[in-house]
Amino acid sequence: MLTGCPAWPKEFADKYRKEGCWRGETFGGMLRERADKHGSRIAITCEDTHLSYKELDERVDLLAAGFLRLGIQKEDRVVVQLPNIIEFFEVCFALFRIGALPVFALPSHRHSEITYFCEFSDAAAYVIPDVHSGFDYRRLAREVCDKVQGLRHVIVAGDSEEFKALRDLQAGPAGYPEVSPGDVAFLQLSGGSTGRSKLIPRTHDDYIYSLRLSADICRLDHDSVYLAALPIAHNYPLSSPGVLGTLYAGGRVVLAQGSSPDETFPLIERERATITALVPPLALIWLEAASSRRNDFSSLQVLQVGGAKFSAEAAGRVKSVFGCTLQQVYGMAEGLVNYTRLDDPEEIIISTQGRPMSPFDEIKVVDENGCEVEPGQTGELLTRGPYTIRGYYKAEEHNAKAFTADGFYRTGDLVKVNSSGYLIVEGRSKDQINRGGEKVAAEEVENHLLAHPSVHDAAVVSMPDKFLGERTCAYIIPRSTPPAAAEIKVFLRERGLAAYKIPDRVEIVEAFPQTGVGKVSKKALREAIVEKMMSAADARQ
Ligand code: J2J
Repeated sequence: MLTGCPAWPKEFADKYRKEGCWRGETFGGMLRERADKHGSRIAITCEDTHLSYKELDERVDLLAAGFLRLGIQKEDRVVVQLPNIIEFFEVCFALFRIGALPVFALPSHRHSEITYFCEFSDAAAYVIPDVHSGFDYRRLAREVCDKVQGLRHVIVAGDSEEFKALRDLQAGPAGYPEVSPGDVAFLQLSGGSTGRSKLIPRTHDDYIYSLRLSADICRLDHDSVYLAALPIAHNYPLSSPGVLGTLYAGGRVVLAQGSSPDETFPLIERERATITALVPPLALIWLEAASSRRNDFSSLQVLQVGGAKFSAEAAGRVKSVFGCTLQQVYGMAEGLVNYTRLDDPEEIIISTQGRPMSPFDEIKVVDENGCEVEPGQTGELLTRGPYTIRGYYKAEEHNAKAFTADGFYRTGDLVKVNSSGYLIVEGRSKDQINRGGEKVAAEEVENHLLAHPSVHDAAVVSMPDKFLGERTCAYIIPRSTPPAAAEIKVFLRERGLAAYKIPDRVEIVEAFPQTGVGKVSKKALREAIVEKMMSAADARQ
């Protein structure tokens, strides 16, 4: 394993191999096999471009050779910040093939996040689009280059200006370094709870196992058409079963440029999509829009909703509106993924977040003292298994807290397990806000707020929201003159924080409520904001 990545203990690795979970596949090999088997079948559709498995495989070879010629080596990290475009696949598979590691940034990340990913992972290169959704990534790259000395290359899909153009990287046949199934294939991002996102090392073996199970549970085959409406660098649309699970099954990926009904409904109709994945707020928008439009959803077999809790009320409407099966997905980039199964009774599909996908997933629900709760009671979910990491990349101190001594990952989610083994997510013990599927680590935003000259102290908490589930509220104790909310938001934006992390609301207070031991009571702050929202609503009536 790459230095800084905790491996599975030998007895577990042996077991996962013996039980047939890890079958010794690599991503480079997987694509080659699909190309040999499915050759002329279309692997990816993006607008009017259709790329076959064979074409993808050939392009990946040319680019892999190009990366090698550029000096990118096995185990080098490359921050990849690409939207839903074909180049995402070319770049990732080319890096997989030479054993270099993509670090998956999201298109919404800005220089605060990207600078950190590049520095922390000691990245050799950074790959971007030219302009996407009206944002010029080359400008961002310039800011990042000013800060990160070690970054050797910026590679641009499209008009590269002073940087390297992706299209010019292709080179002739090359010998590749040996890539083993147990090698780390890439670094995925955690939602984060203490400060910045942690980097999650996923191996070829463990991730491909999760793809195989996911594709199987979702009954994907080469007739499946997966519509990617969410940003594909995120673990959910990447792998549950997502775009990679679809390619694993020999199906077709259709890349949507946005997730709105205007952009996606005609695509579902035109491309005859069979499955797609949404986060709850988007599912609400789709439900609303579908009832008043006349699109043809007859191809759609499965609509997945996950990333945040989906209300039973909305879940109950999916089948009648879209005429397809709802699948709830409760997963995490660290590993464990739970699905409701396609043939589960409606009651289970509507009111649970599914059950673990592998018989080798181990789960425990524990109280604050780490003791297992009675069956059916709520507690924190701990898990370990063949596709759940044993530790974050270069995070020894944090790993000691985030994992138990015997290797269980502490999810920070409060769940209960019903008598059939299905999980129901009840809340969270980690200091994170789940803004409709987008995760905001309170501490990361607090650290930025503390850099403001008028801020003495800051505490970021969630507030309930009908549409997103939760929004972010920043409580601030000012030094002297209280800053205006707008000023705080501009300040954070200028510090290069992704837009989804900018607090939705800013509250100025003189002091924070405290817990018995004198810590800031976030629970009391959450309650205070709810009370304030309720009295404001009362006053309006
Ligand atoms: C409640 N909370 C949920 C759900 C995730 C598949 C699906 C989602 C993710 C993901 C993923 C939830 N109900 N249905 O990686 O492969 C919250 C939990 C969890 C955290 C993980 C996948 N589905 N969550 O969302 O790493 O708090 O992965 O621990 O971004 O999202 O977030 P993330």
